[in-house]
Amino acid sequence: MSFDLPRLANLQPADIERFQHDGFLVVEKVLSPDRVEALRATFTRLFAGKFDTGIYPDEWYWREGMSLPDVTRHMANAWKADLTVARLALSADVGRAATTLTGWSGARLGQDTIWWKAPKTKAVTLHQDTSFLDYLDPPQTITCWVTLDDTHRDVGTLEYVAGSHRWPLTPIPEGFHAPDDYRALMKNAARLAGVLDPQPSFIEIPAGSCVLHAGEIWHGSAPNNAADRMRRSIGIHLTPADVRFSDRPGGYICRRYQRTDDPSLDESYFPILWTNDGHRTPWIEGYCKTGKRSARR
Ligand SMILES: O=C(O)CCC(=O)C(=O)O
Repeated sequence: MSFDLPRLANLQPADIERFQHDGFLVVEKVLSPDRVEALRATFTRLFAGKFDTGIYPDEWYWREGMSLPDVTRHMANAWKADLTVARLALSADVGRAATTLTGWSGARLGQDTIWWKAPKTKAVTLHQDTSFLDYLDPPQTITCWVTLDDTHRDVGTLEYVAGSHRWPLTPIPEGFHAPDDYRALMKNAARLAGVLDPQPSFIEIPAGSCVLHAGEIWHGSAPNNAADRMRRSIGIHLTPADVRFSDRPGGYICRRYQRTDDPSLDESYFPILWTNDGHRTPWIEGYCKTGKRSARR
């Protein structure tokens, strides 16, 4: 079974108002300590190349003994490899929260991203998620960023510039992983938007909490300066259920799954988590239990 996350199933009008105003919404303690522990254990397995399903994630950035030790490790679409990650990333309640906050008719999984900031690792440049979505129509996304450690400023927690989801959209950033000044692009965008002194908000919340953020908001993370503490998280990036592939270039991961002469997204690769009229991709629950993607019982 995918995870039920009741605190996300029941967002209120005040939550929508806060999300629209700031561009992000913090919801604390959505996961039990057991689930946090189970998800942490997947990080070690995944980066050691041990996959429940035998299938590789779509992107695997960082290998033990081969990659630089001081960069942030990440992986895309670990749900295809690991069933514990799948239970979180395919949760109906995540899709429902996304639908409530955006006003979409439903939400599908675009991609999950595993983020592992080991001690003494570098920054992730501030960026806007929507900059990466030229390959979709409409190019829209909302992210549910789930913490697996208590997050503090000194471990490079995520930081947001409240209200920056109303600034103009910028192109895909260069130097995502180890920038000299991880806030430089954001400061430039602020200047162009007429904002003189943009102030980041630092997310300091317990493990097992989440932040839902608009695709257009500027966010990223400082280095993890702690010598002995991890900062692990999972970003679940959702798109509208009825999104299509665009005619514009881009999407080096997701375009692999576009059929010839067909702009629709296949639910085998972009499952629908929730729609207001009751649709949910039928194989999800069986897959979360057995690793088999079949809608047949
Ligand atoms: O965890 C991080 O440092 C980056 C997260 C992020 O950019 C995202 O989930 O969209």
